Amino acid sequence: MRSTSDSKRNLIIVSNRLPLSIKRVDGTFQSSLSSGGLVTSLSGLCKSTQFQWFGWPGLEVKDSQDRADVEKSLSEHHAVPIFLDSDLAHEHYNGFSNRILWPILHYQSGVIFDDGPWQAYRRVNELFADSIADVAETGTLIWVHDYHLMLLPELLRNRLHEKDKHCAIGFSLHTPFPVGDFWRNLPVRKYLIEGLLSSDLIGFHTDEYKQNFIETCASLLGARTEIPNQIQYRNRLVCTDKFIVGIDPQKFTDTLQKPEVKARIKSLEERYTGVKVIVGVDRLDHIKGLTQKLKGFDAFLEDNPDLRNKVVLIQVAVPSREDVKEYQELETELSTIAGKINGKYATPEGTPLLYMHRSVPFTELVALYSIADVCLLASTRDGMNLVSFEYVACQAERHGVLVLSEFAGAATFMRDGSIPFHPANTTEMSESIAKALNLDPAERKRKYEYLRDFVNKNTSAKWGETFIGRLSQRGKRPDRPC
Ligand code: GDG
Repeated sequence: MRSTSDSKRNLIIVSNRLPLSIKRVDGTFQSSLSSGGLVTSLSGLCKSTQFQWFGWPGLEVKDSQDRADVEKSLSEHHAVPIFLDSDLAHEHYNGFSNRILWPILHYQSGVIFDDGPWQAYRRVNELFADSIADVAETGTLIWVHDYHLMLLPELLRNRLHEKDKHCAIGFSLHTPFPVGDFWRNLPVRKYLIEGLLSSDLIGFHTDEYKQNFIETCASLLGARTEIPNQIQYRNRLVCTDKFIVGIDPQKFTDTLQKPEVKARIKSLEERYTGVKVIVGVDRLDHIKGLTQKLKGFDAFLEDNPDLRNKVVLIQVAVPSREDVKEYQELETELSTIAGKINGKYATPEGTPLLYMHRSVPFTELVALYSIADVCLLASTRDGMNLVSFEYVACQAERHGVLVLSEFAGAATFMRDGSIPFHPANTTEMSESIAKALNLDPAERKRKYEYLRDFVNKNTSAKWGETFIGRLSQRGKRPDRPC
């Protein structure tokens, strides 16, 4: 969150969690950068733009001296904590955001609405609005991120209005936005949409998500939407658009040049001599289609007996939302399936599946991407999926093949450079893996170059700068057509 240029711009980024993990070590608080899609996408922006990042620090801090210490530690990273007590944070984050809203945004059925978590969601959004309205000044650009804070634009706009402050508010959704009929499953959907419609600019990963949102605004609220990308509601004009989020590819190519990473790559290549490596890196989440992926890999081994012992799937399943029962159940299910696959196909020569239920250091991640002949991603729904970008950034030499679920937002842009498949179609997944492993070098090169150009063109820095540029324009001329 440090600046190199454009330090005059007054920008506030808001997300539920700060991108830093705070720990108390020997009586003092220390902060370190955490990982995840949002952190990855915004870290590229730090190179060019200064901003303050507001969010929950991830732990309860009651004592006022401790709060001051946390504030001081975070201020070194230009981060500002919004303190919440544990129960409220839990109900907001796990209770409503992750157990109710997240599944609906990703087309998962069977979600049971509960008023308690919804009230916590509202309360947390109010607390965020209070904190930010206090510090924002007229002219500040406020960029709110993700589904945990969908009420914030409206709450913030009201508070700013009371204080006679004028700020442009932008919102970026990192998940899909479902079609209106599915969105109806959420009884409080109207409040969330109205919350968002106090933004000046709303960004989505793909045109499909944007269009679903616009159509919901028209059908649910009677908003006027005849002009493309514009929503007229309650005498306000809201602009929407697709903004392609990306990564910082140079961070990956630089890391590949580090001597310790080169050494690690060499040792992994030796370890897997004569074996094709398939890599998967996913948060342990239902939307990442890990169950489907393991079943597809099982089918591939069944269908291709001659390739057993010649192919290994290295699957990193990063622990996620471990307080939520459904995620604990998913972990148990995955461990069971992984055990069965190895039980069925392992020989004294090796096991076909390396299932790692933990996070790995960044340098190890880069080494794994680099040695893999194939990257297999089976999301059942996924806003974008940045792992697909990262794999491409590490494949300049090998020209590995991306086998990508058609339900990842990234597939919208990467179709021609990847092998797309339907994650529920086990046969198709098995055939896609085989096709990827057998693709001739010329076709691999063509696909790789297509993806490389896309990843290099659509960096996270470009994403952030484009969004902020548009938001800044909206701030100057809020009534002007988009
Ligand atoms: C959300 C949306 C959207 C993963 N394991 C390790 C690790 N990671 C890093 C990856 C990547 C990031 O986490 C995951 O990003 P994704 O985009 O794949 O997925 P989500 O976390 O679900 O992100 C998603 C994104 O927001 C941005 O808008 O694309 O659709 O769901 O950067 O590298 N990093 C390290 N060790 C790991 O073990 N160091």
